[in-house]
Amino acid sequence: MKIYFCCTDFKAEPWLTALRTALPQAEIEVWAPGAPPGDYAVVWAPPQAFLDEQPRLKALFNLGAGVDALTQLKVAPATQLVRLDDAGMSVQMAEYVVHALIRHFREFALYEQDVAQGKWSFRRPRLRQDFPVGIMGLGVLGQRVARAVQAFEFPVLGWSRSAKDVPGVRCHAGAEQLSDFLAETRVLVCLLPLTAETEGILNRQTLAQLRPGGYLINVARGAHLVEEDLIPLLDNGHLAGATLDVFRQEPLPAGHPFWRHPKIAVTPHTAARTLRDESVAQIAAKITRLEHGESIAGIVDPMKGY
Ligand code: NDP
Ligand code: OXD
Repeated sequence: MKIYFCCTDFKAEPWLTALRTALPQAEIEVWAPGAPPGDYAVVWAPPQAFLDEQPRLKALFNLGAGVDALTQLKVAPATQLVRLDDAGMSVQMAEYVVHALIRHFREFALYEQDVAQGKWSFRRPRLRQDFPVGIMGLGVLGQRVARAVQAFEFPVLGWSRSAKDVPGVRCHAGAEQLSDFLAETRVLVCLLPLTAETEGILNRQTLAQLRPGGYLINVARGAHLVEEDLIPLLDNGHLAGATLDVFRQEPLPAGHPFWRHPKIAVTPHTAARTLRDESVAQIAAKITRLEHGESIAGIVDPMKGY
């Protein structure tokens, strides 16, 4: 069995070592143009030339949960796209979102400013029932985040494509229930995949439907947000702030207004990192199952795009 590694932004050597240890029977190499046909590939944002040269791959294992970089490419119909299914990301995502939520709710940024000026001052406690948290995307990551937010006793709402029944979450589904979901939400968390349907979903019209003093946490993809719509809503006070981990252009360009806006907290696409050991274990187990003709989780539906 031949497996190619074709990942921009990843250092190949440690991945090759881990993959070879997990799949000792396989021949595992970094792909180079002109290489012979392979059976599987481990990829992150591969070039189209790789896919054009490798039309007989049985599956492409994406080194991330979001497959938007792959769905933009032309992939042979017989090749299945497989995304990472948690692999240690959901607990990181829960940490990130809970941190952003509590930092905002408890006004810790303002306390830090006071303390920096030597001020010992208190703010009035706020009520968590006034801060319902709405999670867009109730998949692997969204449901883990919902559990973490529930542990701090915030009201939790969710929105997904298909109807869901998640304990303790007021679930909404489909375009027809989006407005009700937004109108009840104060802290909006985006955990949607980036598809033709979800691109630009965080815009002037949708964000304006949040409860006054709304707060945005975008941890999905930069292209979910219409970036130029955010700042007017922050400046006119409808939104109290935003924590953004993802951007239309990454790295966020120097001079972009998000860097310096006082109500925006920026992180460099780090909310949930791909973990090597967990990812390799998951990919190796899935390849073994596929080789035995068994089903696996995390196969991307080409019609839905995620
Ligand atoms: P899943 O595929 O498990 O979940 C996606 C969820 O979004 C599902 O609940 C799905 O609904 C819902 N959804 C998709 N399309 C629509 C739509 N048009 N309308 C309403 N709901 C929709 O994905 P994950 O939870 O694993 O990951 C989510 C995203 O998080 C990734 O695609 C990636 O972009 C991002 N991510 C970001 C990271 C970071 O570090 N910032 C790290 C990892 C991931 P349904 O359940 O009905 O199918
Ligand atoms: C992912 C990511 O999709 O890192 O896994 O953003």
